[in-house]
Amino acid sequence: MRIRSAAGLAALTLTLACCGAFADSGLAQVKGTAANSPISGTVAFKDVKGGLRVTAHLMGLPLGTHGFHIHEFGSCDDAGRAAGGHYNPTGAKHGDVVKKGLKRAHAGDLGNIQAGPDGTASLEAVVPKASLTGGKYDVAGRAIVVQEKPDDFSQPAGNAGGRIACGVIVIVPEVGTQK
Ligand SMILES: [Cu+2]
Repeated sequence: MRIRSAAGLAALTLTLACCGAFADSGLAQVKGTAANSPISGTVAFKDVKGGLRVTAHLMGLPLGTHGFHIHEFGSCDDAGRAAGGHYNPTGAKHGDVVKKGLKRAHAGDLGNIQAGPDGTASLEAVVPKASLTGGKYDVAGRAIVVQEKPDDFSQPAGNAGGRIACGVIVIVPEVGTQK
């Protein structure tokens, strides 16, 4: 039994090791934090030249502007509070990382996402110098959070109210690149 368990563990380790090089795409399935929330959608993460591209497609949101941030921990428990604060590996103040960079914003500070009258919202942005895995500013295993109100870029975290939706960022192997 011990041997079988060890073999199983070794096989698992090999599987992870084998596909790490191809696992260059990340995905968060976003869901509303409230019971019966209509909010859903996806946020994709991809390493690109210069940083990490974030592509969001959400639906079921209340009309208007919503704070949109990568948070430190990969849990959406406790109505999203378990995700912790904005991901801030550089010890910077809150800001807009897309426009101002890592020295003048938290790495997770994507700013806002705009929902139209039909409740849909899309966003594409690049977080400078960030990566999905393996770098100093990696986001896999963290969480993306949508907030109730706009991020007004005030300190310490943009005054954006409650956490209305959340998703954990997981690695998905690239289809077609595995041999
Ligand atoms: Cu922040």
